[in-house]
Amino acid sequence: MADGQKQRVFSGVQPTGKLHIGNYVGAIKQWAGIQDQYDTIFCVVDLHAVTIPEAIDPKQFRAKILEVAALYLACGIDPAKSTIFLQSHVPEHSEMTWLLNCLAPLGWLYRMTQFKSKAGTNESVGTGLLDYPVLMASDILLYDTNKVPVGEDQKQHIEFTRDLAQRVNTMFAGAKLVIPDPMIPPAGARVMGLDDATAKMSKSTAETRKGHAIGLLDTPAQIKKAIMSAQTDSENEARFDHAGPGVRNLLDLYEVLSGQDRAAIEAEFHGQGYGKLKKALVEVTIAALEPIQARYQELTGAQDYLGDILRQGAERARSIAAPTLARLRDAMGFVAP
Ligand code: AQP
Repeated sequence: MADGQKQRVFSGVQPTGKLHIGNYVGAIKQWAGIQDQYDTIFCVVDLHAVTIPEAIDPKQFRAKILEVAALYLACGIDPAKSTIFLQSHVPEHSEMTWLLNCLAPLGWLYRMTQFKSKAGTNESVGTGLLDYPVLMASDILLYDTNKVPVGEDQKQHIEFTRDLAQRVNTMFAGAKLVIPDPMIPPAGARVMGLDDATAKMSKSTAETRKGHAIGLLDTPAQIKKAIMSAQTDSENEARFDHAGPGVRNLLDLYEVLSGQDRAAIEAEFHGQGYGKLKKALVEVTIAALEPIQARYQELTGAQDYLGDILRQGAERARSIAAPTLARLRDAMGFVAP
């Protein structure tokens, strides 16, 4: 067990674009709420972000990495309670990935739905995209993680991590990899695109489609525009179990951001026309993002502070990751350096 009696939690976000409200309610907001209860480690998974190399602009990439790190802090991740670091600052992630690559069956990787949807029919897709789940398994297993808070979309990758850890433990008993459990938030686990509620809200889609997402750093005017033009239908149905996908998405977001229960929400909005729900959602969204944006602005003037946090985070991360990697190396029969 990590840190005395506390179980350990590990999670991360890729710096692949502007963080959106789905990343917040499905991930970072949950993280901030569990820092006292668990030994929490939060990483900016920059190595994952290069799995689609066509999307990398080196200058922008560097800025995005630091933006995500600053947003962790702005959203309430407290460096006095949590370890915050950049994945590429801890080389153990890459070495662990090589070892696990050699132990992970290729067939398991081809079955991953995220790979299938991101690769599409593109013949020049990079090996890293296929290998993404192994890097993610390495991230999690290096820290003897007990719980991984993720949105619904990442559940298959946690299953993969569990299966791989069990396989490694069976092949090399001394590895003693800890089998992690997913921690899926009760609400906001899968926020859908505002312009198309059949696909999840995603950073990379938001780069090319206006009106797809609400960015955490969007202005009130941008937030209003995105929500007021969100896809709905021609009904008046604002009950959670009966609403169409677009309206259900708005209801789910309202539930998680307002903190109201479903009965109260349905009583307020059912049969009212969707304009009322949208306006109320604009208000709660702006109110939720205001303090985050204010804190973010403060941090943009404190790059040295952010650099120190990331350096200290990487140091602590390495102090946990290195012994786990050494344990696997030893179990596999490598000679200790
Ligand atoms: N739409 C979503 N609803 C709820 N949770 C979500 N997450 C992502 N999208 C939603 C959660 O945010 C965390 C970080 O995700 P990630 O950056 O590792 O990768 P992702 O899931 O692929 O996120 P995106 O935004 O869709 O990015 P791109 O476009 O780069 O693929 C995870 O915990 C995820 O579950």
